[in-house]
Amino acid sequence: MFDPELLTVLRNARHIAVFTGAGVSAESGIPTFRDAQTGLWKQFDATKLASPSAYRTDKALVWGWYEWRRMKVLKAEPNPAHLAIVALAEQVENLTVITQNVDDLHERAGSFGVVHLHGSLHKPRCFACARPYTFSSEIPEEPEDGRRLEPPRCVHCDGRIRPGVVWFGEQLPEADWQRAEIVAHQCEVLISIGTSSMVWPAAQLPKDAADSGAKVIQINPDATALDKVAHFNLRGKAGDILPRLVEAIRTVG
Ligand code: BV8
Ligand code: ZN
Repeated sequence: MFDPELLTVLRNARHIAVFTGAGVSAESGIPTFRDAQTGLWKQFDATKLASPSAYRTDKALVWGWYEWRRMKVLKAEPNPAHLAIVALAEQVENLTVITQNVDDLHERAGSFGVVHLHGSLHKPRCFACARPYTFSSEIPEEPEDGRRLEPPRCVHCDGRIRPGVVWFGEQLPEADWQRAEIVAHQCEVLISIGTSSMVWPAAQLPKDAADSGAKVIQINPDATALDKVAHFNLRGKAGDILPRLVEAIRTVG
């Protein structure tokens, strides 16, 4: 089922970069960014809500959205795609997961050293003094009217708490971005999984890898802007393709 050249490239790689987007969590039941927002969130555009101005305009709406998403993640489980990435890491000398996602499903599947380019739902901080905030109870309360929920206050300065994610218009965390750039230049293979390749500067990474001589493999049911950069385009769901790909690499041809 897989191109023998693809299997050879993966078997010979010493350092594999795995670059993931919302699609890798789709089969865990987490709605992707481009999927129409579901239910109460239907009338909102995610890229508008994920911004400092939206939080300043209506912090209860934005906090309610993030708590709804955090609740979904807490109730979700890693899927076969997350688990196949852990299995792949056991077969190569060096594997780095670089994710745009703000969930912790890679970590809960067993990946470690995950580079989070866009932060995490699980690391809220104060909007005023930036000190970290610790959630009181694991499962958040249900947002009022299913939507709006006043964010808690900072114990240090009484400021309002914000999600620990990178919003549109905000800089990516310096250390994570630098790490990602180094990995993109050092890896022999970069596997891009479940991303529409439309958010910058993250979307630059597969191109940087290709420009540094790496082979780029894309796993996505749909065509994306990366199609013309990738050396191998595997059309389909990550949860279907990845376990079979990792198995095919293991069974020496
Ligand atoms: C910044 C956290 C410097 C929040 C997110 C050029 C250079 C620099 C910046 C820009 C630029 N051009 C434009 C910009 C501005 C902006 C940007 O990129 N805008 C876009 C809309 C054009 N970038 C920024 O603002 C970045 N900051 O550049 O700082 C700066 C500072 C000031 C002023 C100027 C510049 C910050 C971007 C980070 C935004 N935060 N997330 C949150 O989550 O709420 S991004 C958000 O989109 C998520 O992290 C998500 O991961 C990410 C990308 O989306 P995808 O992961 O690709 O998900 P998507 O739904 O799009 O696609 C899912 C894919 O999965 C699909 O292809 C689908 O087919 C596939 N799929 C579905 N099911 C499956 C599947 N695949 C496999 N298996 C399946 N089962
Ligand atoms: Zn504070």
